[in-house]
Amino acid sequence: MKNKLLVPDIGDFEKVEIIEILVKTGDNIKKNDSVVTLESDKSSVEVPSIYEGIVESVDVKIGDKVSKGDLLITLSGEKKSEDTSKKTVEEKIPPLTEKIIKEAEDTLVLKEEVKENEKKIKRKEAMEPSGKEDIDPTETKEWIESLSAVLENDGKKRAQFLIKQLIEHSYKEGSDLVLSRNTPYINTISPEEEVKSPGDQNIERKIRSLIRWNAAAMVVRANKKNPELGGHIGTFASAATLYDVGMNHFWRAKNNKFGGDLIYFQGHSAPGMYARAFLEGRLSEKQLDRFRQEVNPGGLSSYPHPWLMPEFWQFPTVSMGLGPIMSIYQARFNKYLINRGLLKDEGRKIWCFLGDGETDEPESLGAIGLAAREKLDNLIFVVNCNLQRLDGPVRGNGKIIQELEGIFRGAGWNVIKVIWGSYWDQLLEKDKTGLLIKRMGEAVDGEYQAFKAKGGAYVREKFFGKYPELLDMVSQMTDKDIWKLNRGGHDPHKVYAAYNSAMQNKGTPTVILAKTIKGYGMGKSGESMNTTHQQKKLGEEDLLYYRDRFDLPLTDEQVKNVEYYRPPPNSAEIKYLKECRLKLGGNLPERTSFAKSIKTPPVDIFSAMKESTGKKEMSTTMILVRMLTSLLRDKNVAPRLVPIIPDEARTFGMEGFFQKIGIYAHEGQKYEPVDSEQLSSYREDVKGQVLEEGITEAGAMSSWIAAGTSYSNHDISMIPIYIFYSMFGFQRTGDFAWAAGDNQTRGFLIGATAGRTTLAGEGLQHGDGHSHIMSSVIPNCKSYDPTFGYELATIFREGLRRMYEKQENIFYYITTMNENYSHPSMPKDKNVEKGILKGMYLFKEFEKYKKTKIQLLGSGTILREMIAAAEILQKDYKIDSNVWSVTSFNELRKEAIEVERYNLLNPDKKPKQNYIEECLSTTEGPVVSASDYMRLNSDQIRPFVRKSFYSFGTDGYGRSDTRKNLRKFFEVDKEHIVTYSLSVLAKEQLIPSKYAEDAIKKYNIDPEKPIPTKL
Ligand SMILES: Cc1ncc(C[n+]2csc(CCOP(=O)(O)OP(=O)(O)O)c2C)c(N)n1
Ligand SMILES: [Mg+2]
Repeated sequence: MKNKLLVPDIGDFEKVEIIEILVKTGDNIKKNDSVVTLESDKSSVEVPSIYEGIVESVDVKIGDKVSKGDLLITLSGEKKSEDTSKKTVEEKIPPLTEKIIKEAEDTLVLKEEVKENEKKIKRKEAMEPSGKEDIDPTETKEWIESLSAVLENDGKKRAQFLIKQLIEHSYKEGSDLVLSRNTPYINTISPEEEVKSPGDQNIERKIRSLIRWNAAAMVVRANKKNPELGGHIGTFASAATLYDVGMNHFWRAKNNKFGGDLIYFQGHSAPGMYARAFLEGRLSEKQLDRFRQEVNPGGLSSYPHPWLMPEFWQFPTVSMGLGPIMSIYQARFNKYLINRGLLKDEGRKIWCFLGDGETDEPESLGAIGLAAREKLDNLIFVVNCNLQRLDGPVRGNGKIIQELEGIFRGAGWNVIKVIWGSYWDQLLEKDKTGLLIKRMGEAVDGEYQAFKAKGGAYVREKFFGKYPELLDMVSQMTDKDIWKLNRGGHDPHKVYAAYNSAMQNKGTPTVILAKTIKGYGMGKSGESMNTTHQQKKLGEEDLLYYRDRFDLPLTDEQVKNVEYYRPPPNSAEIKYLKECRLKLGGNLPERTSFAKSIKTPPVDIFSAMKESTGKKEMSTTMILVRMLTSLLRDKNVAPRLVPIIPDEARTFGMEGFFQKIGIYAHEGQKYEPVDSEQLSSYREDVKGQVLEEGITEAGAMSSWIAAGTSYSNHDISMIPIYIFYSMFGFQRTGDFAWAAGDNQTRGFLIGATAGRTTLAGEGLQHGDGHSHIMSSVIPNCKSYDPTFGYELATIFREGLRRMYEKQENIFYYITTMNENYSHPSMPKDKNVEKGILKGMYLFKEFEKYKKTKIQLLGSGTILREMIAAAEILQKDYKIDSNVWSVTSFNELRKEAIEVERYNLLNPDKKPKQNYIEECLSTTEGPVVSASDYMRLNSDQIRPFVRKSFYSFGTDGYGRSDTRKNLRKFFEVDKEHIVTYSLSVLAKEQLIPSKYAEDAIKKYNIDPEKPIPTKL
């Protein structure tokens, strides 16, 4: 039995080239084994076999052009499995179908119930309310009584179900009542439902007080030493209980038995984490005294910065908004690793703490929809709602908790409000008419802030005083008692119950909205004041108040000296604290990595990229895709690759990956894709490898960071390759790139369709002429602008070697382009590889006339203009040149400043030569340098080129036109390079100026045209 494998449906393409044959006669192949690689002018894709058997003949050769239906190979053996594409869909469907059928059945049951209910509900003639809200109180009472009976007999779930049915029914009947996303302004968990903490509350309170004290003392002491050091007391003061309950009872550390929960601490609460670490004995008094003094080793960073404290902090969070979105994608990435079988599902959780003011950042809430859609029940947000931000109230005229409740609930989150502390329970119990709840709902946050700043009598008058019934309710209470009525976020019982409930929640992420007081305990100068955030000093009076408020065992003298306090190791407090952490597996925060290194793929994987493409014209983006396809055949690297794309796979010719490695989708694929017959069909899979993010660069960056730090968070190195439109990279998400550097992310950022003139047509918002300047600001980011395939391959392989074999904390930014041209093979000279990595190498020497010479430095596609200009200079003007390919001005500069610094600091030693000098010092003539980026790109090396140096580039706003016109406009085309070179040589008095004058005329260059920055 013979089987003939034909070219499948490859979409709109005809006559595509065979660039690789992956089988040979006699091979025994399985279904889905790749047989050949096809390459159109935009993308390359492997063709899988739909048969299994022995290859009898390979009926094509490399270079053949094939179309749908052409014969590829002939096999002997098993017959074709019937309609594979359909079968796979069917094979996958049963569990899903089952689910769908179940859902359909459930709806049928619901419909039946609705009918039943319809029968039961006596229709009442529609009546217009006559000004009064309740037109029939007796009827209302009956309904409420019925509901109470359901609650009593069948429980909360049944009652909720019935209410939902009623609302849906009334909606169907024409009512436009919209189900409110808000619940009353009370705690979500009722006192009866609260799960009690097993902890010793007395001792926990003492510990908390000590942490509070030491955190404040650390900031106050630093500022006594030098007021310019700054620091925050108010944020942690409001969040101490929220952190303590987590630390004592919930957050499990990483150890050899468990992967550990991941906690994103709110940036400004860092002092609290140091204070706890001090009690645990992890930090010394000396270290606390080095808060914000990090220039000498051993200081404590102002905020969570893994770069500065690599064994302590795990996540950089202080640039507000980044922590929340990064935590969402972290939670998603955990599920991705689990679904791909790379990580055990241990029920680990990701906790993210954020400020209520921080929720104003678009990034904070921008991805909460994804968290619900992806059913991230491993994610818990805790929003510390102290009602204040830096300048004043977050929502003075409204209620931030209610607002956030609506937003999160609307997005599909489980919302737990922790508004009132236990002292309110009795009052709420007494509130049979609901008046207290009404009053709670009426008061706005501006008032709540003042209530805490102004004391018990004020609360009696302004809060309870609004209704005589409420005044009566508190008549037996003193002002002090009223003052003691606490907020939920300061009540360890309420916080424990909320955390416990969040831990049990399945199917959705949870947000805990905890109401607290900014600067809790800071006294008259700091509690609940608009200036609280900036408070970094506490006067003696305030410190004494602080001591008394939290019953700290300190003498007046100790308070005056702002002494730290740590009870002895065998004290009950320290023993308790340590035992809690021991039970939870170890310390937090703590950053470690036990990831194994990944062997760099063999050189031959890249050899195809080092060959000339001959006449075939290709873009570097296509070469990159080819390279990734080859890497997917390396058993060490393949499973670790995480291609990340925000909806541009087709732009970059990467759609071939959809079939080959699949798009990650936690629910698999519930539908047969419209293009299922095609080779590059949109295939979603629970084990999919590609992260197709949709249109969110911020999300894609967060995924890239999660994957690129997996070596520490999960002890497994992953290789994220995030490919984006280069203009929507650093310009759009620069702060994430900065945080990525801080977080020691390892991975590749690929700025595709790069270059101000190379991306023709798209225009001002698309034409990137500055991303290399932006990437240059990140110290551990290596950026490259390669021109040819072999340069790209060399850089990429070195990236893999340094980041994954050597485990260096660097990441790569590489620009690739969409301009097609032919690529030469890699020069044999050994120095070329070194030069590519260092930033420049001699690409070609034009040496015929030996009279006048010029050094031409070109980068990216503009190198090709340089080569063309060199040819013209030689042919038309008898001028020799050296053409240098500059793969990275950034790398050249970094090395040069290091050498310069060394020379200046070692005046007695023989000066070292920097690499630029090494290349250029023995060459003749001035230097002309250009890239497809602004002049600043070349100018980076200007001080280190000890020769006349002229730089050209694409300064100014981009615009749409053809490449040729754009290069002429920005004066980086070969004609301008020739003209400028002639002018430079004249200026250097090496040739007469008439050549330049002639060239200006010959090439129709208008010297009066304004510089593009003004156009
Ligand atoms: C992106 C960003 N913008 C501004 C700041 C400066 N900043 C630091 S804290 C703060 C106020 C924080 O208020 P909130 O989020 O409510 O936190 P709280 O301290 O009240 O808990 C501001 C504006 C920052 N750190 N990051
Ligand atoms: Mg706040």
